Amino acid sequence: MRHLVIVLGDQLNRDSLALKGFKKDRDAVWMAEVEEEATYFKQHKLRIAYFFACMRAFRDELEERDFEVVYHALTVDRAEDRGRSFREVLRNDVEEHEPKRLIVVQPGDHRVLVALQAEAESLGLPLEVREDRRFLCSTEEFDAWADGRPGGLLMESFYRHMRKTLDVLMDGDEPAGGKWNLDHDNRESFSASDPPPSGLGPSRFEPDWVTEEVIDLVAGRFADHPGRLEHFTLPVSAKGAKRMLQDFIARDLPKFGMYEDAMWDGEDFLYHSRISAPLNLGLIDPRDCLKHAVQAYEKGAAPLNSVEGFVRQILGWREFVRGVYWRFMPEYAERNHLDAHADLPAFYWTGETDMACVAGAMRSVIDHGYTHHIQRLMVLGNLALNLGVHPLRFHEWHVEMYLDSVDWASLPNTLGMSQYGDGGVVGTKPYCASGNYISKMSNYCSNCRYDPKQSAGENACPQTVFYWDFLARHEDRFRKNHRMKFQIANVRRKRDKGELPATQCRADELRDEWGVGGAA
Ligand code: DLZ
Ligand code: SF4
Repeated sequence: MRHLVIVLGDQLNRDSLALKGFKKDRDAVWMAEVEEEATYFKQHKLRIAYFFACMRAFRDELEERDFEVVYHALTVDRAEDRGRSFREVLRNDVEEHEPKRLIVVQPGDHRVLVALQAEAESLGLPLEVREDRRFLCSTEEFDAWADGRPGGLLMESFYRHMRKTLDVLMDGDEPAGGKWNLDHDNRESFSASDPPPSGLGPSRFEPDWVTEEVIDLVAGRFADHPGRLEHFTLPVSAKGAKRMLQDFIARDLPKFGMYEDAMWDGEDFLYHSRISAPLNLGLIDPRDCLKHAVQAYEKGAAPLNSVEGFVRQILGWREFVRGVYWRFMPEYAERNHLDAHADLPAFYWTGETDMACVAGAMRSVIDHGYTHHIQRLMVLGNLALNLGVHPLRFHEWHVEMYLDSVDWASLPNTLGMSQYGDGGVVGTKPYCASGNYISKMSNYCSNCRYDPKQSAGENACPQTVFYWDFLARHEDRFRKNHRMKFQIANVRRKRDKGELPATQCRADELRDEWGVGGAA
């Protein structure tokens, strides 16, 4: 009985359960580059190129290992497509190859799972959905953990549970070093007298000829998409990705922790690993990330604050958001707790703005399809939150523009954590800050025409203006949240001093100027 094993663009791990039991004399792997995946949100050119280049490298590797691969490569000419979507291309291939069963690992996108299930049903074929072994906590294990917590899901409790269960960075029953969380040590910033050394950043990889072909294809076929293709420096194979991880552990992990939240104009990576894209496509196994980081700590090659911060991202945050995604989808995507309805300003695609922090972060997005987490959360996310952008719009933009943003990862991080659209499932309070935070953590403000301390008038910093406007709009709602106590007390003081009307007037002017429509 012939099986067709579907391998999606973000499922490129060699040890995938999709390939378990594969009979080389009978079965075939099915992979397809399709128009719909690149355009259902109009995706960054580099994102499309990265997915296609990694998919082609994986195809070549499978073929070298004697797997039969039915692979659909797009060309510049749309008339040559065998279909627009997974469903259309799959339908044609089922007619041709006559499989008796379809197999897939649980897709990272609910939309894709539903589409494949619907197509299998209309073809009258069984679809076997297998577990994704790239996650250390299965969806069933997550649900069992979450069911025992009717009061709410705290990432920190989940993280401790995972550390204990998998015995990572543990000293018997206690956390290594005595503390679960060393975030307090991870808030250093750079300054003009102590800037980051130049030349920081992860290892870079030259595109091979297969990648060059993909770059030409994307440049020709998706010419009107956002982003640039000039900086293709990521590894496309597991071998390269492993080297990238090891270089990070040896070179950047020691200082990763202390400068985790710092930003510096023109330095897009600092001590960050940038492994999120190859990790989310399956080129790196999270177990390797944990193993190498913990070994570095045990050898004394990296301090605990760095290693713990990294472990928390991989074992805590990544697993947690994936569990939340599958627990609450599809209803989760429709949440809009703050009733926010504004659009994103055009500069979220072009980077053309006088706001130095936004322009700096957007240049990195346009060049690399990447910014590190503080630029996402506290510069681009913060402005969108305070402006009252629809949380699903923000997620869509994030999927369009970031290489690492597969649906399971993006939705809880953007709609939930960044935009507080889920009303506190992922975060316990909205991540909102004024320009003062950006001023403390970066040098952006010294190169900006705005003043982070001013909240009214032409020179007022828009991050600050919208921060106060946001708090004023939601004062009643946030009064009940004890973690917002100080911020609510501050906005009240500002109201009492009569300072709010000028700020709100400036917020309205900026909203009009940016053409984003109404906020909540
Ligand atoms: C992001 C992306 C793009 C641009 N193109 C493809 C594609 O042509 N074929 C494919 O299998 N996957 C692609 N992806 C990833 C998907 O949009 C989606 O994230 C995954 O299928 C979810 O498992
Ligand atoms: Fe950003 Fe405001 Fe600082 Fe300008 S002044 S860089 S807009 S935070």
